[in-house]
Amino acid sequence: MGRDERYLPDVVAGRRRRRLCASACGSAMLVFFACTYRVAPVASDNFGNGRDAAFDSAELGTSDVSAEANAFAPCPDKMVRVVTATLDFCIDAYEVTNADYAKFIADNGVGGQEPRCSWNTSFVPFANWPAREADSNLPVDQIDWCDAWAYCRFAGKRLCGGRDGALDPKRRAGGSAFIEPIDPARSHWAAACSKGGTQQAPYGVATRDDVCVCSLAQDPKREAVGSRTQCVGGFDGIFDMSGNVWEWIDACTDTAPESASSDECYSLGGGFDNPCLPCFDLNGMFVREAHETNLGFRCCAQ
Ligand SMILES: [Ca+2]
Ligand SMILES: [Ca+2]
Repeated sequence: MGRDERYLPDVVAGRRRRRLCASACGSAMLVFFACTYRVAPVASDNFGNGRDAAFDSAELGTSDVSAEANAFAPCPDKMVRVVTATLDFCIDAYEVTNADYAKFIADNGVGGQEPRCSWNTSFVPFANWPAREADSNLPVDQIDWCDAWAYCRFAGKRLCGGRDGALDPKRRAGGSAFIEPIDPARSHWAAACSKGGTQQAPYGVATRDDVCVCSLAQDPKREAVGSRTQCVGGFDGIFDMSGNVWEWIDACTDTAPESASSDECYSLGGGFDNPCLPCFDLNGMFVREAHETNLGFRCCAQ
């Protein structure tokens, strides 16, 4: 119940998850090996802690954080202002919740779709929907990239992207653009998570296993957003940038419009059933139409 039968579940089920396995080679060069994962029980995902060599400790601390979150910034309610040397924007304090998303569904998805989402005929989550009352503050999951993009538009915001709009992953071309999704100078999400590139994890300079909704604990599951009060940062008031659910960002490969549903889009931060990931992790790549129990999003605004 709750699943939209108008959708094409067989198409989606056949190729839901694709990720990159990132492997660092040398101190300055990135070598990435593309791997394809079949959908497996979430607890058994074989995720390495894929911190990117481009952001090793020698490079941390080089970004100039010109200001901390500003309590008086004109950000909408439940958003935090992030100001760095290169970016100035607002980001949601929390992952979008079931309660938030229910308003979007109740309003029939008013706001419009991204042009490459014409194939997306429903904004209804693929499972776990309608959410139980008790789950109102869990992060919404089982939504595809287009649903996330449209929700942010509905909310008067946009899916977190880059300084000039969407980020350009150019993952097959290599070069500096390759790391845009996690480049704190360009990526809103990465800048917020890493405090402008000055730390590996939102809560500090190195990852920990004891502060966020992550790790491979038994019976892992989503938790109410913001419930882990130590899982905060890179700027004050932003919660769950690491763990709970992966977060779609506006960074997709750009293939032919007729196959836009198969574009691969990045998500960042890891989920409740993954090792606790740093801000600079590129393992979370899904096709645009993918939907997972550990995949959600938050919005940005400028
Ligand atoms: Ca959808
Ligand atoms: Ca998260």
